[in-house]
This record gives sequence, C-alpha cells and structure tokens, in this order.
Amino acid sequence: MAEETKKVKSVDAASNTMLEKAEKEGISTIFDRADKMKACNIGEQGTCCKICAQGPCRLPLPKKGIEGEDTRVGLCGATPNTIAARNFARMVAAGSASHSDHGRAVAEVFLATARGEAKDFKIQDTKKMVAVAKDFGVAVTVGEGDDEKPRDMTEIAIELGEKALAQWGQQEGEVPLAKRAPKARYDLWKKLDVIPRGIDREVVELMHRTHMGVDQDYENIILQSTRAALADGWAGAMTSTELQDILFGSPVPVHGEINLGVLKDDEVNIIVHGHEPLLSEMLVVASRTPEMQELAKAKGAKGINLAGMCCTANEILMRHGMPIAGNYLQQELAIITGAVDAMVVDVQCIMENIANVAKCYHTKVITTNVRAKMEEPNVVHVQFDEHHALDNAKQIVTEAIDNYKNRRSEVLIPDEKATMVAGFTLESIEYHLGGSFRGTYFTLNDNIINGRIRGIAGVVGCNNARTSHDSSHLVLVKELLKNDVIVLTTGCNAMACGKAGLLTPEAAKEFCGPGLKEICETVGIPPVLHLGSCVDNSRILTAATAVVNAGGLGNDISDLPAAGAAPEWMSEKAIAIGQYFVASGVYTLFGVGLPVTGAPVFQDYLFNKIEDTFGGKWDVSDDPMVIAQKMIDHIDKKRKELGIDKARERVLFDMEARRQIDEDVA
Ligand code: MSK
Repeated sequence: MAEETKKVKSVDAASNTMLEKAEKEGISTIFDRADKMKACNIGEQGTCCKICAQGPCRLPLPKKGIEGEDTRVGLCGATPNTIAARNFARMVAAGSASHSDHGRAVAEVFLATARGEAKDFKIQDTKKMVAVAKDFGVAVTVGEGDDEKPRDMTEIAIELGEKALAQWGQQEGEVPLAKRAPKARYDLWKKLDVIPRGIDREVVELMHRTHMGVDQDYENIILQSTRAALADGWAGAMTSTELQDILFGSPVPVHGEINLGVLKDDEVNIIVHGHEPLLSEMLVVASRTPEMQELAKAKGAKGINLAGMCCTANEILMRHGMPIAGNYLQQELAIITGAVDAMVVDVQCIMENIANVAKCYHTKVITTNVRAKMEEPNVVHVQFDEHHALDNAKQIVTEAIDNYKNRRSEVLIPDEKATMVAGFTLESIEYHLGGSFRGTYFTLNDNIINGRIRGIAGVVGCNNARTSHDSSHLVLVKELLKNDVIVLTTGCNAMACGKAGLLTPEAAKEFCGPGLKEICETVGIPPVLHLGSCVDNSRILTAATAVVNAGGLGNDISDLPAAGAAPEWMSEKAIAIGQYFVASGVYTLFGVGLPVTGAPVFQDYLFNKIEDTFGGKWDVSDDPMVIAQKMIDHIDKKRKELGIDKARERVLFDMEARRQIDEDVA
C-alpha cells in the first residue's frame, strides 16, 4: 500500500467529522472493521479453491517464492493458474449478472411503459428511442419510396422493448449492440468467437465452465469470461443506459451539490441508495407533489430534501440536479449525522451494517426490491411495483415524513458541500466540443492530434475500505489533469472528484496542464466529465468508438491514446467492467490489488500476453502515482505509434489529412 494512501481513513473532511462523531458515540463503521480484520492472504492471492467439498484447497505462494517447478496443486490436481482463473471468472460472472439484471429490470419497466401498463412512467426521449431502435433492427418507418412515413411511436417502443428484453434469453446469434463497436474491434471479436450470443447464456456457461472438473485451461476460461463481460458492457449495461435515457430523459449537463453538507437540519431528509433509478425517479416526482410537501410542513419540517448515495445518486443528479450525499464509504456516515429520516435502498453496494447503525439513531431503512431484503427487524420493506410506482413512492415519502419527529440524537451535519457540473453523455460531449455547427468528435480529435489534449483516461469505480477513502481517486485524477489528460468518470470516482471540486469548469485553471486548460476554458467544460453511474461505463465505450470513427486516431479503440483505471475498486462488477474494457482494447489498471498474484503464470497472461489477443491488458498498483505514470506512458506510446508524438502547432485536419494518418497506422 502506498504510504500516502494509508495515513488517513479519509481525505474527505466531512467523512472525518462523522468518523469522530461515530467514535464518540461508540458506533462501529467499516473503517474500524477494516483496521481490525486483515484480509485473508490466500484469498487475496486468488488461490483458495472452494468450488467443491473436498477443500477448500489453499495454495498460497511459498514465502521464498517459487523455486524451480511450481508443484502446488489442489486435491483434484487443479493448479494455482486454474484456480485463480476460475475465481477471477466467477467474479466476472457475478459482475455481469448484476449489471445485466439491473438492465433487465429497466427493460421490463420500459416495455410495460410502452404497452401502457406502467401508467406513472412516460417515455421522455423519442429522438433517442428512434436512434436506438435502429441499432436493435426495429423498423422506424413504414411504406416505401414516396409513401414512406414515420412509424407510430408506440409500435416502435413496444418492438424495441421486446427486442431489448429478448437479449437475456437469446441462445444463438449476437447481441445487437456489439455492432456498435469500431469495425476492426467487431471483426476481431468475431474472429475470436467471443461475441455474446445472449446475456444469460454467457453467464450460465461461465458458471458451468468454472464448476469442479470442467474447464482447466486458463486462457479458455478467460475467453468465456470475455464473452460474459462483453454481455455486460456491450449488452446488459449498455441497454440499461440507453433505455434509462429514453424512459427518463437523456441527461444534459446540470449543476448539482455534493457531500454530507447537502443534508438539511429543518427538512425531511430522504437518501436513495443503490443503483436502479426506477423507484428513485418516482421518488423525485412524489417528493415534489404539493400533497407530500404539505404533509411535511404539517409535521413540522420546512420541506423534503431528497438526496442520493452511490450510483442511484448519479442517476437522479444527471437527470434532475438532485444533490448527492456521498459515495460508497459514506453510507454509514450519513446515518450518523442523525439527520436522515429514511434511507431507501434498492440493489448493489448496500452495506448490511447500515441497519445496525440505524438502530442507534432514528433512521428508517426501507428496502424496495425483492432481490435485496434485509432481515433486521428495524428494516421496513415496501416492494416497488412499476404498475403502482407513484403510490409506492408516496408511501415511502410518507414513512420518512412521519419519522421526522423521531430524531433523537444530536444532529451534526458537516458544513462541507461542493458544487459540480454533471450529466455528460456521448451526445453532449459531441455538442460541447464540436459546437452546434461542428457537432462531432472532430474537434476533440484535432486537439488530441495537435497535442493540446495528450490523451483520454476513463477513471471509474468504487471506494475500498482497505485504502484511504477517495485518496487514490484524487491523486490519480489530479496527476492526469496536470499532464493534459482529459478524464471521463463514473460511479464513486465521479463523486470523489465532485467533492474535491474537480467537476467544475474553474478546476481547469487550478489543476490542468496548459493544453487541457486552454481547451476547457475555451469550451467552458470541466476537465473531468461526469458520465453517470457504473452501468454508464457503456458511455465511455460509445464515446471511445465515436473518437475512432471521427478519424485520425487509428482504426480501433486499442489504437487510441487512452487508458482506464479503477484505483479504489472493490465490487465484482468492477472486475466485469475491467474485463470488458480490456477486451475492447483498453489498457486497464486497478488499485488495491488483484486476486491473481498467487498464480504467476495466469497473472502474466492477464498483465502481458492477453494484449497480443485483445490489444488491451490488465495491470495493478496500489500507488496512484504509479498508475498515473503507467497510463501516461501508455498514452505516449500510442501517440508515438500514431505518429502524433511531436508537439504540433494547431492544425485543423481535413478529412483527407485524417485519412492519411489512418492509412499510415493501418
Ligand atoms: S456505487 S459498484 S461502489 S462505483 Fe456504483 Fe460505487 Fe462501485 Fe458501488
């Protein structure tokens, strides 16, 4: 662990204030438990096999390292490489399943809305719906020649919903959105036979292959892991992003506020936490109704303050400018303020301990999804049903209002809150960097080619209690900005950047190198572009594809001066994301550590040899400065390969010049 990331529990002042309060009040948090419980060193190496009842077989690296032949095997003879590959693959399967099951829920509500069965929802972005429908092979016009006319929108919506939903159970063929990748990437996947046939099929097959006594070839296991990961990035998660945009409205840049300081002493505070925006969208509507506002006032509050946490927060921020209370490691801390009247959770990243912390305060924890219940007696369950969405939302808001009077401990809301701009998408980046007349990625490409922007980084992912909260995120992002690398962000990294003031146009002056600063100041954008939640990593894939298609920077994502990182990752979803980025041609670095170190041959495959197959590879470091330097070195290597490594005077490339560069690269 890099020294600077170990020194403090959090680099966020609001979080440290709440940790002091927790200590004073005798509340145990994840920060305390991380100090007391060390990680299992064999699991950390990825070489504990518990897939059958003859084990668990534990194969740690010998203290002195491997001398001579590696003779370690489990009872069945499984080598450390097979074991670590199977464990890694099962993380991919779980991650893909999680994102994709979220996508399935969105597709079901979308279809119910299209059929008129979910009356509280209404399709908001029909322009995007038509564009996405074409990608799913849905006809958007009827008639031919002079008789051709636009097809009825309801018909398009129903067929799109049906085709989107069919991807989960599809057994043959290809998931439709794989074709969105650059042609060279799509052709490579085709050659390698890794294009997902259907989402559920790939996850099921990966679980089968990693069962005891099945696939014993780590490269072959990684090929199926790739199929399952692509079924996440280019199908389940991507479909989720697209249908959410169509159903709830495509985000456009909005101002918002972030950190625990967004909670209000004199209002009913409701925190929505998790990932699926289906209920939280309706909570936004419900909390704004005169009926609920009046009820809050009747109970002594000045109003209702709905704030988000984790990726649900990103969703309602992007579309409604709702405030964010914090990222993953702040969920217990929010309750410790004593000011949260209800914490409403759906799925993923919800710590079981919030129910324990809530017992010490008045906070009502409300679960809303049948897939994610909590057994604690102080937790209430209100099942979300899309057919009665607004009624469900009003019931939850009413529970929170009724609980306002029960605040009993000392309320301490930290002062810290920052302003930010969020809500960038493929389309809005195009508009901001290209303007209304040159609305394309040409301008971005021009500025990469002329060197003002050195490269592009995707920095994403969670917080991890084994590192100092937010520290690695911020050290890494600031180092990239200083070196003129523009950053695209999602998830908890986006929230760390927001709290530190990096999501404002003014941040360019303070944090960026001269080239990136000039671009951000000219265009008026932050140097770190907030693209949404973890499922919205698919926006990074489509943005990278748009950069390739704009020309001048090679033919494939793997040609771009670009790299990705998740410096504080912790969830299995992050491993699935990492694998689909690697398989899409991206050099992808993780912080904290990867559970593969106990299997040196398999690790070497992921960190080196896999690049020969996919043009992307994994890497790891617990030092964010090392991650930054490796990303910058990779970006410079790609610039050199593209022949754009020399600093250039600004040249506006015409199509001919762009084609010439592409031919030189090919
Ligand atoms: S919430 S998956 S901790 S990014 Fe998406 Fe944050 Fe990671 Fe959960």
